[in-house]
Amino acid sequence: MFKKQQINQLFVIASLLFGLKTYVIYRFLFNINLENSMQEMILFINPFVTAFFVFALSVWLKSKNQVKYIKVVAVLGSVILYLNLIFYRNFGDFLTIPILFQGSNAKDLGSSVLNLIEWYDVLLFTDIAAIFYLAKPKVGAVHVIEKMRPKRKKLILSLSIVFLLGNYVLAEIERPQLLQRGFDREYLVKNIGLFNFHLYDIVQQSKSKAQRVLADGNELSEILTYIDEETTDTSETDMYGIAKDKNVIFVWLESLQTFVINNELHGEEITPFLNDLIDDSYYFENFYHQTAQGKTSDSEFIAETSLYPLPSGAVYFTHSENTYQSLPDMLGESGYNTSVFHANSGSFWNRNVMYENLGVDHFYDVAAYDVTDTNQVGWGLKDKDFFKQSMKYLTSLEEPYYTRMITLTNHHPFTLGEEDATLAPFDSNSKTLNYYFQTVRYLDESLELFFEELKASGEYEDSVIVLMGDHYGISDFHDRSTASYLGKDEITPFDHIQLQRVPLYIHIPGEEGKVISDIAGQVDIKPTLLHLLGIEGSNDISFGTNLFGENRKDFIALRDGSFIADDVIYTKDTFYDRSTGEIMETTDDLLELKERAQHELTYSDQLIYGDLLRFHDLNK
Ligand code: GP9
Ligand code: MN
Repeated sequence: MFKKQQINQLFVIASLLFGLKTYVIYRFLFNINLENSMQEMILFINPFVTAFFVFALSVWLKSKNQVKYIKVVAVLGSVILYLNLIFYRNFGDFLTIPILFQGSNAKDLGSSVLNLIEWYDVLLFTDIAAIFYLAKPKVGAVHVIEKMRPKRKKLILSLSIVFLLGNYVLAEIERPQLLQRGFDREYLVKNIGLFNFHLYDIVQQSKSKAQRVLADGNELSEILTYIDEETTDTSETDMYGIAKDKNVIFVWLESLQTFVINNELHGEEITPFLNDLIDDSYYFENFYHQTAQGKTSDSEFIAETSLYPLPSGAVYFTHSENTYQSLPDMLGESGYNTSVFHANSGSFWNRNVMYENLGVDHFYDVAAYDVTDTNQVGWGLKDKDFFKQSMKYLTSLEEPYYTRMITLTNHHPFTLGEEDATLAPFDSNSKTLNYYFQTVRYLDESLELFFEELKASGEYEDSVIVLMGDHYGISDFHDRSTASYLGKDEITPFDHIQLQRVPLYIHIPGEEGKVISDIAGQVDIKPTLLHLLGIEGSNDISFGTNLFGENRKDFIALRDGSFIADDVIYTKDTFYDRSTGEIMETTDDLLELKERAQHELTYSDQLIYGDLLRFHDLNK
């Protein structure tokens, strides 16, 4: 039926058929969000590139095994695709190793599996039928496989690798550091495809499993002693229990940095509401974010576990199965009802999995919101609509509740419709910085509206409202423009550290509050809230200390090893005088401080890599 040259190789046909099927599933059966034509293109190329790589390996096999290999790969690949599709229809997410082996998800699926199968699914196996048919000896695609010169084989292999690398380069351009950071399963699948995502997941999981298996808990007692002696401050203060039994509404201020607070643009306040809010809040003007690659998820992790995030990758992805002592868990035990509100897909940063582990009772993700063409911008639902739509859920929460609300509009690239912009952009070479001020203002207005809603609904009186910036919004890349805005010649390493300050407000209705200048960091949140709510136990495992305590730890470590102490800032191998920014001479005391900060980060890493808290009775 086929002439030698025409059909040439079964693996080519298999790649085309299987690639096409995969693309159809990605594009039409999964609900993958495509934001631009580059993403469209990657999604289209990837299935073919991957299929070609895998099927083309067949040319290296003995001729009688080639057809077998192609058949097995096609069937196996189809089964993996189809299982993902069924899982996706129920959970809107892709399969992962932890889900397969220990998640409750798979169990839940059992009963409803039949409902998730559609009649037309059978069409998804037509490529297999075609491959099996073509592989029949009399059809003729087989014997032509037999002889291929080694040169040709090598060419095919090189070609398939080049294609794959090309795909990866495009993916990196579209989403830098995709593999290091993980982001979201949907991003990974969209950029490297489902099969490569599974490989990635297997490598990630095995790496952390290996470290976990090797850990035996012996390191734990040393770490707990350190925490007990160095980071725990059990001194009573008059703030202890001041917010007992109150609700906690904890608002995540996306990308908000302290440098915009009480600052102006074109002679106007950038954040009028937040500026006024300082007057009746505990406002921490030297509060630092401590996040790394996991960005928002890192900030969530730090605040709720009082551990440090990992030096690379997002701990929300890499160690979502660990045992933690988390704020939601501890509050839950004290009778709190815990939740998170965030109008983004539940799988972003692996939140849906991690939240369950951290003891969050309910996650109101994008599915809880009505997102339309007109109420979204940039990353999704606009913050004003987010707060408005959240009110109906918030008011129905059982009290006392602890809830986190994660905003989104003030996110890079800081886009906003004209109708929502109430501040003219800045004028510099950095578009990012120019428009940052606009979305910051929008966030400020959203918060004002939210406070009004809270007051009108009666939630306000019984609640402590905490507002925290999650991480920087303006990276070093924009240093020249940032310097020009701040009226500086340049951004020095010292300035860079000072720019890592993010706002922290603790607003307790009825309390006057005050501006607190002591150094503070995101690790301090958990012990501080426990203190205010009066549920601090002696068993709190935290690298941070209560911000209202008398015996606070004397440094705030950033994830890259930089740190801030009362008189000194250390970064890039240099000590700076904290008040003047002048370079200081290195002394033994300073080196000792540096050691301690470094040590603390290492302890935190050990706890996470070895999953050491599983060896500890957290309730003791
Ligand atoms: C995503 C949102 C932003 O859901 O929280 O994440 P980020 O990019 O800031 O880490
Ligand atoms: Mn963020």
